[in-house]
Parts: sequence; C-alpha cells; structure tokens
Amino acid sequence: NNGAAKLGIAEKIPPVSYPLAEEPAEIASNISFHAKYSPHFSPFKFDPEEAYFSTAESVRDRLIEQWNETYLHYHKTDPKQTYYLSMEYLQGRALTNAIGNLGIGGAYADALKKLGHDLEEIVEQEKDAALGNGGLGRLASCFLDSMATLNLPAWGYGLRYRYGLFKQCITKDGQEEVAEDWLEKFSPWEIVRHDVTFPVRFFGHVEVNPSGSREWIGGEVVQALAYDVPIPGYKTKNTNSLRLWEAKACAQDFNLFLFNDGQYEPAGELHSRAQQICAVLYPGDATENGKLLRLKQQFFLCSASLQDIIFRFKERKDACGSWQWSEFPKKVAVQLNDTHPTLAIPELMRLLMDEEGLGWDEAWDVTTKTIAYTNHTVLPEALEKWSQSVMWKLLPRHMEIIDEIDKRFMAMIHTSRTDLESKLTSMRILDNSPQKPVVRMANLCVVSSHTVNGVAQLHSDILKSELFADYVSIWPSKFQNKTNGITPRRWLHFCSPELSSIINKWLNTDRWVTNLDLLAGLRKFADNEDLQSEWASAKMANKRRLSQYILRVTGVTVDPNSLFDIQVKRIHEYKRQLLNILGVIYRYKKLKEMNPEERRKTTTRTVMIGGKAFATYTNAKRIVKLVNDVGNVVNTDPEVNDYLKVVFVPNYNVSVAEMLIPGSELSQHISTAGMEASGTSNMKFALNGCLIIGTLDGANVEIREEIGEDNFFLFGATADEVPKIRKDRENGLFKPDPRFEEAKQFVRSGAFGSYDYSPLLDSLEGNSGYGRGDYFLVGHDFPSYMDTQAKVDEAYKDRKRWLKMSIMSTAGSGKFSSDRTIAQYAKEIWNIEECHVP
Ligand code: HBZ
Repeated sequence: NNGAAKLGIAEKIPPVSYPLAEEPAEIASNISFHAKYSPHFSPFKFDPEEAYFSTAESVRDRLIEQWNETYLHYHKTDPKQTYYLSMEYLQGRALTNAIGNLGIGGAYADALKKLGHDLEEIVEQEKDAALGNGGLGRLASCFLDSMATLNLPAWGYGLRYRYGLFKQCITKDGQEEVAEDWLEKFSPWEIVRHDVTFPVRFFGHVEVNPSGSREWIGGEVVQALAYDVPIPGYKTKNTNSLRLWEAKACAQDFNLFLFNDGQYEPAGELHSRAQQICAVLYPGDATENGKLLRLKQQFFLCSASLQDIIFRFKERKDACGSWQWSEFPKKVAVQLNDTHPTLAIPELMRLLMDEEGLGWDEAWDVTTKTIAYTNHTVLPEALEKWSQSVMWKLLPRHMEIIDEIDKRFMAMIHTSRTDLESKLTSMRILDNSPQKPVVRMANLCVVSSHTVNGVAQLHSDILKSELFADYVSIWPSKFQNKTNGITPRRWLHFCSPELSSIINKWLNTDRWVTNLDLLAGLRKFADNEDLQSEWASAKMANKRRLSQYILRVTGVTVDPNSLFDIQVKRIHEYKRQLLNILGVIYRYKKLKEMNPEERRKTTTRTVMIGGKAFATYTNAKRIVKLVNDVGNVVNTDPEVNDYLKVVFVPNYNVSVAEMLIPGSELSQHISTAGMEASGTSNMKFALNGCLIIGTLDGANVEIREEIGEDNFFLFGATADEVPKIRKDRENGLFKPDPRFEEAKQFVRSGAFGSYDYSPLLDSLEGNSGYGRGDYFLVGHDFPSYMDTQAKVDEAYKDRKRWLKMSIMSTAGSGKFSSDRTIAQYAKEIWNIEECHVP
C-alpha cells in the first residue's frame, strides 16, 4: 500500500518474532521475562512493586502491537482526524483499564497468582497520573477512552508535567500541599519518541522580509519532545495516542565555557529555563513570573501540537501527490478544551502565513474551519484574560495576529452589524481599558471557531442567553450543546465488578458496556425482590471495601450499615461544601439534644467529604479545616457517634473515586443553580446506583429527567430565580431560617475548637458583594436542603423503596456515557468517521 510504502515502515523494520502470550502460564513467563531483562531493578527480588512494573511492561507490549497497527491503518486510509488539545488529563491508573479493555484481566490475574501475587494488590502499586485539576481534566481522559472505543481517529495532546496535581495532606492546620512525584520510578505507559521534536520560540521580535512577509526571529527556542501514552479502546484493536510534550534545551544551549570557568548555574541557565516549562501543573500565577510561565506552557502545547499536526498532514498528502491547503480542514479537526489552548488560533495563522506562505484570507478560512471551542464555565473569575503587555513581550507575532483579528471583527460590525456597535466594547477581543489592557481569550475563541459548545443543556442555554448572547445574533448556528459523559468502563465495569456482573446477569448481555442505553432494561426489574437482594449485597460488598479504606487512611471506623453519604469534588464556595457541613452541624446538635430513645429512631449516617482546595484559595481551605474539625468532635462523641460519623477523605483523586463511588448510597451535587457548568461525578454516582440530592444545576437537570423525578432529591433555588434572590437580599428582604442561624452560632460558640471561623461564616452575612452577602445563597437554600435531607432519612428507612430508586438510577444513566457525547462531537462538530483497524 501507498502510505506505508512512503513511510518506509515495511521495508525498514524486519519482522519480529515475539509471541504474545495467551495462557496464564505463558503470561507468567512473559512477566518474569520483563522482571529479568528490564533493567529497572536488581534481578533478585520480585516484590509487589517489581511485579507491577513487569506486569505493566508485559501488557504494554500488547498495546504497542495494536498501536502500530492503528497508526499504520490511519496512515493508509488517511481519514479526517481529530486532535483534542487540553492543558489537563486526569488519567488515573492505567493497568486495570488496559487489561480490562484488552479482555485479558482473568488471564493476568491467574498468571500473577502463579507468580505468588494478587492482581488486586499489584494494581494498587501504580501511582495516579494526575496531570489535571478536576472535572475538565477527567473529562478529557474519559473522552480519550471513548474515542478509542468508538474507533475514531482522534488523538489527545497535552503536557508532560513533572509534578502533577499536589498531594493533599491533612494536618491540625488543615490542608497541606506536597509535591507528588508520579514519575518517581518511571511510567511504564509512556514511550519517548526521540524522533519527534519541534522547536518552540518565545520572546524575540518580528521582521519584515523584502517580499513583505513577516518573520518571527530571535528570543529563546526550546525543543518540544514527544512522549506517547497508548489509549486502548474497549474490545477493539484501535489504540490511539495521548501525546504529551516535554520541553528540552539542546546541547549547544549548555555553556561549556562558563561551566569550566566554575560558573555552574549560568552555564545551565537555558536548560533550567526549558525545564521550568513542564515542571508543574498550574504554577502559581500571583506573580508576573508565574503568569509568564503559565502563558509559556499554553503556547508550548499549542505550537508543538500544531507543528506536529501540520507535519502529519503534509506527510500523508505528499504521499498522494499534489494537494492544497483548503484540504486541511477536511483532514484535521482541532478541539480546544476551554480557552487554555486558545493560542492554537494565532499559532495556526502564523504557521500558515509565515511558514507556508498563505495570505490572510486563505489562512483565516483554514483556521476557522479547523478549530472548535468548548466552554466549561460561566464564572467571571475563571474566564481567562491575558495582559497585552505580557503577550507582546512573549509572543510578538501572535499579538500582531490577534490585533488584526480584532480589527477585522470590528470592521465587520461597523459595516454589516451597526445594531451591535454599542456592544462592541464588550464583544471585542482586546479590552483596551487604560488600567489594564488585556486579551479576552473566550472572545478570541468565539470569533475564530466554527463551533462553540457548552457541556450541559442548561449551561449551553446560559452561554447563549448571557455570556455569548451578542455573538448568537451574528452566528446563530455556531453554538451547540454537548452534554458531558463518563466512560462506563472505568466508572462501572472495572470499579464495581460485583454490580457489573449482576447487570450482565439480569440484562443477559454485557453489551451495555459499549451501549449504555441498554441499562434501561433494568427498569422492568426494579421491583424484583431477587434483583434487589443481589443489588443490596453488591452495594454492601462495596461499602465494606470502602469502610476498610476509610479506616486505613483516616483511622475512623465507620458502620457499613449506615447511610453512606458522599460529597467529593474540588472545594469551591459555589459547590457549597459549606451547606453540607452546616447541615451536618445542625444534625449533630439535634442528636445531642435528643434522648437515647429518639436517637435510635434516626437514620444512621456516615458523611464523607473530600476534595482539594486550590493552594491560595483561603476560604476553600477554611472549609477543609472545618470539615476535619467537625469530624474530630463528632466521631469521638460517645453520645452521638453510633448515629453519625463525619469523615474528611484525604487526597481525593481518580483512584480514590474508584473506591468511593461504588460504595456510595447518597451523593451531594448542591451547587448554587447556574454555576456548575455540568458536573461529571453526578453521572458516576448515579451510574453506580447512588441517589442524588441536588439542585437544578448543570447536568443534574438532565440526570433527573432521565432517572425520573421520584428518584431524585431536589431542593433549592433555580438558576432563573437567583438574580432576584440576590437583589432581594441587597434590599434587606432576606429572613434567615432559625436552623441556619443555630448552626452558624454553634460553630461560633467554639463547639469545634478554637480556630477562628468568623471570616468564613461572615461571608454568609451582610447584604451584597462577592465573598460577602452570601453570594452563593447558602442561607437561602438551607431550609429546603434540610427538609429534603429529612426526606432522604425517611426514604432510607424503607429498604425496598430505596433499592428500587437505586436500580432506577443506574437504569436511567444510559445517556451519560461519554461514548454518546463523543459520537455527537464526531458527527456534529468534527465531521469525522470511525476508522476501524481490521
Ligand atoms: O469542567 C469543570 C466544570 O466546573 C464542571 O462543571 C464540568 O463538569 C467540567 C467538565 O466539563 N471545569 C473545570 O474543571 N475547570 C478547571 O479545572 C479550570 C482549570 C483552569 C482554569 C479554570 C478552570 O483556569
């Protein structure tokens, strides 16, 4: 075939004889082979850690086979391909997922048994790859899984951070952040591609050549080096790539003269500057240096990825003879995961114009037909704005291009949309306010993308009616919704094998794993006593496993017969962990006031809260401390601790989620309506038969529609009521519920220690202002929250009813598969088709 011949693959690599083992005995010998010949450890021991690394390497061999076949197949067939650009991926562990997707879990478990190890213990050895913060990063990882499973030619691009998300330690002062070294030993899942490097420039200046073309020269140049992580699809050969870039300086950047002169640090300065780029996820950006480094990271990702994309496009095109740049959007779709990779827009323009010689109009046509943008937030403080002066300094050519895009946008409004002229100041890309001129990245994305999407129906509606309303009148068809989803493999099939096999049995098929709508078939059995009792015992097994975990990491003993009530997500005021804990505080106070007889009639609960607070977000850290302080008091109070336990689950991450979610019975998704774009853990909990207490926010709205309002504990103000509630409060019309006052007062009284919680509680007082005047409506929603919690307690007492609701939750979760989401992106935004490796 033409493509492979051009690549020279067939001629250059002699055929290899390396049989991939099928039988446990062969697999065991293959694992032993890696233990012996992979030179990472001394050869005379085979403890769980070494067993993990050699098992992973043995699995990786299989992935490499499939991976090469996939690449060759894509190269031959040359389909349109999607490139997902994201500053974050929260991959978690890879081993269970890989053997599960390859369908060799049982054989590997048996093989390890022969070697004296237990697969469950071995997978625990792996460190999470946590190259992301929260929902946005995990979504990217779920999307990669679905793209491979759907046989879509689609790759991820990201950065290979040396230190990913910090490890959260809980001390008597609350959260402490510690660097987490996920590469401490090495990662068996990444393969460095020494032959894939691209230069990335920073700073410098623009020169005009005699021909009139513009050229960006000077400054500093670092090399982007590719590391590939295989992304296997479920029960398919297709194995895609997550390509992570690392920054490197060249040998010539090392100043041997200075070094020999004893000036060691200056000698290696360029090397250490290059190293800084991928040193940490989210370097603090309070300082100018920090801001510059963040911008460098973003540009580094965009420039390296686009050069790679263009290289591949040309390589494939050249193989077929003559071609034109207008074909680029027919072969390439680029999806921006939020505004963090926005610089892909001016970088693609620059590469096309300055390197490839296209004119503005042609380059603009190609760029706008290639790029699409996903928005993940409406919170004003999370909308990226970059200082124009920093941008001019770091990326002078890109600022020229952005300036030109802005000018042309204004000209378009002046000539064809004079009705919008009064809106132009806020619609423009450049905000030239004299105090702080900035570039508005979201505006640049909206103007330059062919499609803009939100991540749940309510969120997309808010984008259209508020944040981007003015643009909608120009480009009504540009705006879409793509409700988020989660991969059913990791989030049910692999993390809860017990529940998964019950579902197989009752549906009489395991096809739901790739066709999640089939779960609806459980509805007709929701009342069935046999299913209910099997369901209850699977949930109980998961609760016991979780109880052991909680005991191990916190020292707190929890009762698996109590209601397991969980809220895990990033700590943020809008997510209202404070509402949760104030509710718990009120509950504790009432339990204390009851006599033993009354206490025995209550529903026993174990409340678990977990999540990381951004290192400089003071109020979020106070919330973490409060939850811990409440736990310390409640759990050691002999009058009450048979009826209530409060646990702060430390260091919440993907692996911890895989333990918590299967063991949950009630989960809290209680953000102020209109503020959570979608949420994705809500989908994971519902899929695992966990009931939701929640507001009408983000994807909760759609989850409730799917699983039925009888199976969802709804409370709180709706998004359209929020503005008036805030206004009324400003006008002094808010009357707090006495229960709310009592809970706050109890904290102020020092019931949970001497730490001064008044700044946190004061944010709930007053009449107006962000960070004051209860902007997030905790007080307003408190009474309906407490009333709904009382309904939860009642429902839990009726075991049959609860189990039915639990089954209905799983049965109604079909829509929230990321396979559905990705199929919609593929059809409605990317225009790509499956490319199945035979
Ligand atoms: O993206 C989250 C949304 O809050 C959540 O509702 C949604 O489900 C999820 C996936 O669509 N957003 C984030 O996780 N955002 C960030 O992590 C973030 C990172 C860097 C920023 C701003 C936000 O500068």
